[in-house]
Amino acid sequence: MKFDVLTLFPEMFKSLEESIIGRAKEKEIININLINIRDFSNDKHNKVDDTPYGGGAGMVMRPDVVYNAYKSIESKNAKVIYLTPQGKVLTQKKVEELSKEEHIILLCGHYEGIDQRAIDKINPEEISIGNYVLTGGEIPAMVLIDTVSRYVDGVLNKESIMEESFTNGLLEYPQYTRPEIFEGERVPEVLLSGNHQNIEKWRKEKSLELTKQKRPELLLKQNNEKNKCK
Ligand code: 4GN
Repeated sequence: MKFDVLTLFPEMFKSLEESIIGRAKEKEIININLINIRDFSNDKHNKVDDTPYGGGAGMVMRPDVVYNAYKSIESKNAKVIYLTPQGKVLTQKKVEELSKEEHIILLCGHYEGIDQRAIDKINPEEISIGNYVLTGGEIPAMVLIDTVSRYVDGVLNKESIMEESFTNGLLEYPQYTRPEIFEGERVPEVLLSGNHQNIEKWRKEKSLELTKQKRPELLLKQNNEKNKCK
């Protein structure tokens, strides 16, 4: 899976060098190519933004610079995504679908945003990671890369994907490890029993109980498809 990221702040993506995603990059299971939008400024001062027409606070990213950066990418058969609070909210189902793409281009805005003409010309799919505003699209792009990469073959073992929260529509059951007694609290007896049928049954019950308690809306199918990524 290849990700091309268009950003003014490529250094922010250093956190993807760590842990599971870092290992997937080393193994070349995923490839994250950072494109600095600033490199596509024609201006001698490398200017990438300017004040908004009509007035108002902040700066707007210039359409020519953003579009030149976009055009530098070979984008045949690529899924192009703009991270914005205006997009459909990302769901696990959408993540699973995106993981089947071979090439994803992520456009990150900063400041007050990107000149609308560049967005119209590129015509990306708009995705939001949740109903709140951030200073830029870089953190949402990293969220998307992380969550999509988990579904790419070889990044995780298959079981972790099958068993986890949301994949079956429920929250994950609680996990325990050593020591057997912590601050006087024992690990649930069934997990020490070695009886895998009973363990599976206990975990399913816990999943359902936790979902009812903490996220009851996940059990209402009506709510599940509304206002979300298809
Ligand atoms: C995406 C981008 C939040 C999200 C963003 C989100 C940068 N904030 N909820 N901020 O996924 C102006 C330019 C705002 C892009 C955008």
